[in-house]
Amino acid sequence: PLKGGRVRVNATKDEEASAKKAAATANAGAPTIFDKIIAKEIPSIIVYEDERVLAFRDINPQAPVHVLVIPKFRDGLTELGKAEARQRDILGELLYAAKIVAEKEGILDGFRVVINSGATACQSVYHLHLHVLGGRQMKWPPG
Ligand code: TR5
Repeated sequence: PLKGGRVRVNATKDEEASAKKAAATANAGAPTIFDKIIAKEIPSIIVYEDERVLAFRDINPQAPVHVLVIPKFRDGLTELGKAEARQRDILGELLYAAKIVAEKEGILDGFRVVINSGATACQSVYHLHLHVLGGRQMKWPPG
């Protein structure tokens, strides 16, 4: 029983360690300006909102329509390149919210969705976000 007990204690420690690791992953990344926008501590022009997603106008628009779509719970999702399989549902919700935004903004005939992932792609805010751009003729390739 003693040996069994020790094994059980060790297993519990392993479980604790993995729970701590999971919690650290969930909170990974420093808070960003988007946390304050979600908390409505900083004003933004909201275009669409549901329980898990927020869409608001970009402060420095690159097209007549430029809306950012973000998850309200970052859950470690600082950038697309760090996404995990468990986050597939929210990734799909964000993409569908981009379509709702395009519809609301009257640009369903043509719009662009951009995700900058990582410094090489010029990501500047480390809270995953989709850019929804439209209202003008877009060019290809992007810069
Ligand atoms: O460069 P990435 O892809 O990371 O995109 C970040 C986007 O956040 C840029 O297009 C910025 O213009 C936008 N941004 C940054 C701030 C901000 C914002 N959009 C709305 N409101 C904002 N506030 C209040 N503060 C910002 N620093």
